[in-house]
Amino acid sequence: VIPGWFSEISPMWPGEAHSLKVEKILFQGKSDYQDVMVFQSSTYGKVLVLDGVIQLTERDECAYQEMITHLPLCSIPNPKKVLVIGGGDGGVLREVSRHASVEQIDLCEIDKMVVDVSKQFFPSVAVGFDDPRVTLHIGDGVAFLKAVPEGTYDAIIVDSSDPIGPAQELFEKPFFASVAKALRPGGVVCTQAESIWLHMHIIEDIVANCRHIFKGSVNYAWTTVPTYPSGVIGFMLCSTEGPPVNFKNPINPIDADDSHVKTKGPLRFYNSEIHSAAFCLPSFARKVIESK
Ligand code: AAT
Repeated sequence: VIPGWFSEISPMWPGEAHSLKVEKILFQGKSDYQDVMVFQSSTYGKVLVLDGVIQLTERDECAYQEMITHLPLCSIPNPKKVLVIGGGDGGVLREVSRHASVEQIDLCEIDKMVVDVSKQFFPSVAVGFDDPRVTLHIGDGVAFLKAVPEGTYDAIIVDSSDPIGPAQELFEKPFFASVAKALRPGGVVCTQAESIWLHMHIIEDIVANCRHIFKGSVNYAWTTVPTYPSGVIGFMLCSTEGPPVNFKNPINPIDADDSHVKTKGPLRFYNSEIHSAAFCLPSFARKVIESK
């Protein structure tokens, strides 16, 4: 450990640790679920850390929040009801609320401290909570989904932390089964699905489970986020049986309508070209994912 630097050390990425220079620690707390920390970095703005793992930085959060949201929502016509699991910082809410067709946005975050800390230190992210279509539920996403009536949502976004800690069940087969049940026919899910450089074994399991459960299409996409382990992170995108969804072809582009820019600022990362490109996989990953 280098004095004055934050290093992200975890058994999920043994033998490597990305480091950021710390200007100032702004918040340190312990919630019922995890350690919560915010610091000012020299080169990535403010950083939110849970249990020693970076959740977002001001500089590169757009790459993650825009992609995890617009990959599913731009792939279906007229999304109306959207559920977000995790994402208590509000960044995914900010992105969902750019879609004018959306009428209802539910968010279920396990840890109220994440919401409070985001509102205090990350106003440009927590701005997502200001939208009147949003309802915040504090609780476990697994329990929340079990109680959702069948066929409720057009899209579900699982913005979860890594599978060590409170998010573990969000990577398991029964959770995917309740996601599928909560979606309408031809509804879509997008879940945080780790790194092709570090976690092919986790990705293999997720893909195998999803191929069992989702009778529409099952795809893996990825993006670059410099402050996430290995600098890339992926998403599992699936649809339920019903009207077919071709995720690689964004039929509901957001680029055209820019009325949301006034309150939320412009999109910084997502566009229709990068949407389609996100599904192109390196050969080593494609081989494993397609064989599942
Ligand atoms: N948008 C920032 C990126 C995240 S946040 C993940 C959120 O999921 C956290 O706020 C965490 O408290 C919440 N969470 C964890 N488990 C549950 C659960 N069971 N139910 C509801 N919410 C939960 C993801 C960063 C990815 C990091 C990659 N290394």
